[in-house]
Amino acid sequence: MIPALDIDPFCQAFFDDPGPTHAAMRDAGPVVYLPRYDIHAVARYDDVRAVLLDWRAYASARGVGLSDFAREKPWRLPSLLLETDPPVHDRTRALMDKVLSPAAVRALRDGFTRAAETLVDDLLARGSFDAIHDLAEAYPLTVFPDAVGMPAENRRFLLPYGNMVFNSFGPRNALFEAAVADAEPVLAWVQAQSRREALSTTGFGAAIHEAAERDGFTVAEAEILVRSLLTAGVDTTVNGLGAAIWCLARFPAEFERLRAEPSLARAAFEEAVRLESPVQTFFRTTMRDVVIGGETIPEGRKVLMFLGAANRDPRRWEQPDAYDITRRNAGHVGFGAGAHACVGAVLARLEGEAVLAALARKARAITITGTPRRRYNNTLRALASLPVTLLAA
Ligand code: HEM
Ligand code: OVM
Repeated sequence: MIPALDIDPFCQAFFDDPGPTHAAMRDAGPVVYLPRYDIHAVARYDDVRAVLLDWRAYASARGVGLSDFAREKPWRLPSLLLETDPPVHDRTRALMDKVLSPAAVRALRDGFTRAAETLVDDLLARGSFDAIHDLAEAYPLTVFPDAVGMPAENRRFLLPYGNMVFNSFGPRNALFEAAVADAEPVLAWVQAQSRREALSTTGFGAAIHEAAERDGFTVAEAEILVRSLLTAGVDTTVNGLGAAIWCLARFPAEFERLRAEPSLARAAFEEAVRLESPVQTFFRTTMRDVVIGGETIPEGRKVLMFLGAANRDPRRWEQPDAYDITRRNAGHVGFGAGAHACVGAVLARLEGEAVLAALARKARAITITGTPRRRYNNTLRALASLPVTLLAA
């Protein structure tokens, strides 16, 4: 018997405090059934990881949201990375791995570091500000579109677009409808930014178009690949940085350790991604009968992977709820794992490292001065507002 749980992982009460429900799902068994959405779900580390790694049994090409592309027409042209399986995925992924190679990202290092230092200097001069709007959003919205080769205007349009796409992986609830209404005015803009003519000749966008032409992809396919960057490249790092600042403010002893050793900045960012898991969930679709913990799930079923629950599974992590910047957190699934493991992780980590190193070197304390407000999203764990005061070192 697969335990059935009467929970809604796409409602505000859950988003406000997912911990107890995550624990209930993990404790109920290796796999649970959620009748509300007629889906199965895994929340234990070992099972989430096993599903992530088994792309033959657990497909992405039928959508990584609640909607099964074999039954419902996708609401936008499917991603050629996220929403494909091998062998189709191999070609696009190889292209993207080349474009976002460690060497290509390394070339951005000095610029990203300087941008972080300038921003933190400005914020120190102000003293009090909103760590989400003024730091976690402001930083990626400068460095990322620069790296892609986008023009300076309208970059904030990327936020409602990403917010909509990450909401679209959940049910068609009020959150999704509101996000669609919010993003509707920027849809044409995002599509236009994916075109070769809109992108400077030096950024990741142009590199995708060049590589795509060389590798025999159509122009339309190249544009969908650029769209992946514009979709997945901003809201994710905004919430990764937001999570990291929120952690450092709530765990001042860890901020002290970081200040004493700024070279821990990269590790401090990684641990925030484990603990807060900015991307909380993705689905797969079973391609045949699968067995999880001795229980059989038939073909054609949606399986929801709770990355955030896996990253706090006490079966895997000691003191799972503690933010510990020197914890050995390799193997966390905040960036996924296996064939679809985040292709932008090197870039995300560079952003995280640059911002946290600047804070470590320049600030003495990060104090929360108002009530943090959540931004509700069907997939992202996000803050809308985090009022803070930053004291200079
Ligand atoms: C894939 C998380 C930053 C682009 C993924 C996946 C996760 C994830 C969990 C796996 C999806 C799956 O298994 O179905 C994150 C987090 C980030 C981040 C937490 C920041 C802290 C970025 C950035 C970019 C990006 C900066 C773009 C430069 C992508 C793309 C995929 C992906 C295109 C699909 C890869 C594929 O299917 O082969 N990300 N990501 N991500 N990510 Fe990220
Ligand atoms: C894409 C895409 C969209 C949303 C998320 C993502 C986390 C990728 O269009 O490829 O990865």
